[in-house]
Amino acid sequence: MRKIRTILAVFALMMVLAAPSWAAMALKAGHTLTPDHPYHLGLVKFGEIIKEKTGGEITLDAFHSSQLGSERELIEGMQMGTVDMSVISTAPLAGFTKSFLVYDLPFIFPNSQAAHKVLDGEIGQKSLADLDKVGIVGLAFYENGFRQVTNSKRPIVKPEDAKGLKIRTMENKIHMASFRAVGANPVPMAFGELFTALQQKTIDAQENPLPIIFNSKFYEVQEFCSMTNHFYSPAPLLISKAVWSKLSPEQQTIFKEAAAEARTYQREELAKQDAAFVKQLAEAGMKMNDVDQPAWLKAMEPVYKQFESEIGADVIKAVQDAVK
Ligand code: EAX
Repeated sequence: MRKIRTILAVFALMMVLAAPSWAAMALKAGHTLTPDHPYHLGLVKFGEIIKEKTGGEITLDAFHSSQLGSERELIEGMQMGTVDMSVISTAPLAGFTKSFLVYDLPFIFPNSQAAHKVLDGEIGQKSLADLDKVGIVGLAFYENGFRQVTNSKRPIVKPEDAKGLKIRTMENKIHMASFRAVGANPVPMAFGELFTALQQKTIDAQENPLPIIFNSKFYEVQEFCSMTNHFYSPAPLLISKAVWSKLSPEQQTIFKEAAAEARTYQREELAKQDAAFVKQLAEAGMKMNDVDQPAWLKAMEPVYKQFESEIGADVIKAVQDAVK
């Protein structure tokens, strides 16, 4: 009897040790922005929720300021399974899955609410699902926001005021074509190199939402901020398919629920910062100005025709109809 009990105990121990590894997981998430930006706040919130809902079995550490790599490197890292999670703008992501191209057309979203409707709806969810083909799982759309042009030369009101400016863009052909359309000279560059390039004046200008302009202290190296609202940047919360496939079905459900809850929080934090920073940037010495938006829209419109066949006229029309 004692021998049988010992054998059973050893067997039970082996079972526990051999139990699938979905027990405890310490995940790492990377992004390019500062720890006070809503990207980081949204990741920390997501981490808190999954830790609580998995009884501490799964934790998430968020690494800011490109510690785990540039946005392109984070995407490639998730494909290889060397990076667990990330929040990334759709602009570089469109280089991997073209169903994200449409979101970076100039002025395609009139406001955040219209963008949320499209991104949380059928069109947006299909784009997230398309990531599966490139080894990534899209959980939800966080937000980077409406992008504004800053520069060190002059106030920009009309599109022609941007003529000849060397402007840093993200690695996105629609962004580059849009600035060529107003006579500027686009320079694609990883975010982590941007502040130094502005400081050393190898470039004159850049474009980003106010929360980035403020949190990344661009007011120290740029004098003028023109409220162009030319692109809206969605920023999906992503997980490597290699990590996702290790999660149990229950844990995958927890991740999806946590992503939806953290998304709402992240967007609220971004809206708060976006509203507050117009004043705070002016107080920090930046010269803020409104622009002739219809003139900008008209000047960048040819980009729609230029990319219509690649994006699909039906896809562009579907988004335009959905935001009406
Ligand atoms: O996604 O590169 C950029 O300008 C982005 O706004 C930033 O990396 C966050």
